[in-house]
Amino acid sequence: MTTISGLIGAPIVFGKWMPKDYIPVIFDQEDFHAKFDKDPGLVVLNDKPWNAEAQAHILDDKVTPASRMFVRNNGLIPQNIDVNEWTLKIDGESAESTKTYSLDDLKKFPKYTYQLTLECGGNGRSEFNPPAKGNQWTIGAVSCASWTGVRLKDILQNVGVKEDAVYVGYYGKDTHLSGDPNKDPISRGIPISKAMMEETLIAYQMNGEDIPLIHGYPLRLVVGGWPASASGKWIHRLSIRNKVHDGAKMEGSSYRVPCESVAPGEKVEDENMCIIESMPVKSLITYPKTGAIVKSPTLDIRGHAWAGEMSVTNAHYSIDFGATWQPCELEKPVNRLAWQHWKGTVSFPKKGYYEVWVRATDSSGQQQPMVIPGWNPKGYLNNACHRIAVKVV
Ligand SMILES: Nc1nc2c(c(=O)[nH]1)N[C@H]1C(S)=C(S)[C@@H](COP(=O)(O)O)O[C@H]1N2
Ligand SMILES: [Mo]
Repeated sequence: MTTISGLIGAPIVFGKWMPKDYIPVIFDQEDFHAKFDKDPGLVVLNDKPWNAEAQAHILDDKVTPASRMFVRNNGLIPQNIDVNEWTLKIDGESAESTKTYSLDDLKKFPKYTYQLTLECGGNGRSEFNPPAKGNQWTIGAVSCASWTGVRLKDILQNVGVKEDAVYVGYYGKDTHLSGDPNKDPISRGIPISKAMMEETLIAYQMNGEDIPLIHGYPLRLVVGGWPASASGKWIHRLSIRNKVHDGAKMEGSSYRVPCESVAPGEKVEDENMCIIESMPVKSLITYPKTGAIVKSPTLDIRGHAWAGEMSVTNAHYSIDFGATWQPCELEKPVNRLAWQHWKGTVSFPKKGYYEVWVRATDSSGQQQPMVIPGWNPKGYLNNACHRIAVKVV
């Protein structure tokens, strides 16, 4: 008891009632923000495993800093990483050979840098009704950082890809929550066509520095525009498969939605669920923060918009609950699969309460819906318009 008090730094006043072998809660709460160097504007949703999302206003930067990037973990973060020992093995039924690369070997291949939008497939899940199980993401499970590394296709070609290749699956070094070393927390992948795209990277840097541990140090896949679950962290093995990869969380309803739309709450058989590929068009208002009090009849607003595998062709705002829409100014993406920045100046007709809504349109003409789109059992792909509250005083 006295040793525990010592560790806590204070006497345990009712310590005589504390059960034997009891672990005081204080030892069970780690300070996420201090531990992972995160902005206080990141909201923790879960601690085992760590999951945290950004509030919209902290995503105002054009390139998301590490401190403001959401965190999604399915298992436990690997410990004691030795980069000198780290290797990436490429194998699989459709690999011409099996090769193992050290980080130095990988760095000898041409190096590329792209800004890539990563959005969790479940971003927006909290709004579905009936509710879907899983992290109750609101709007902040999205980021667009600058990633540097080698093209996945250069490595695949170095190994040799057989004609029957269908998929590339990843394996990370994180551990399953059960602690069972034979179970993977997640092992997803992408079709060979996406793997061969120029922007699909095996990254060893983020924003010009080593990738932070929690985001996949020292090596991660970065697959822009697709559910971020495809972007395997801490990767040590990639498998070139002659069928759709069958790793953990590839099957059943994980990262799948009904192939045909269903009524809310309807039971959907696994065979009627399709794997999510490109993410839908979406946007965020990153300035001002919702709840802003404005003392002038005009207000500058800004944010980002993205459209999965496509680009965004325009963005509009509405201050009358979607009755009328005004165009925003929209920048072109710095590269394919990077989010785009929009801005506008709102004129309020008089003092009072307003909501500002923003709606992006993708290059195929699809617009964000104003209300929650197609219900699905796991609550994926909610791309409804983001709204903020503004009081003009
Ligand atoms: N090895 C590994 N890779 C992973 C995950 C994981 O749990 N383990 N989570 C995936 C999911 S579901 C998402 S949304 C993104 C989150 O990336 P971030 O934490 O860097 O923002 O990583 C993906 N890659
Ligand atoms: Mo995710």
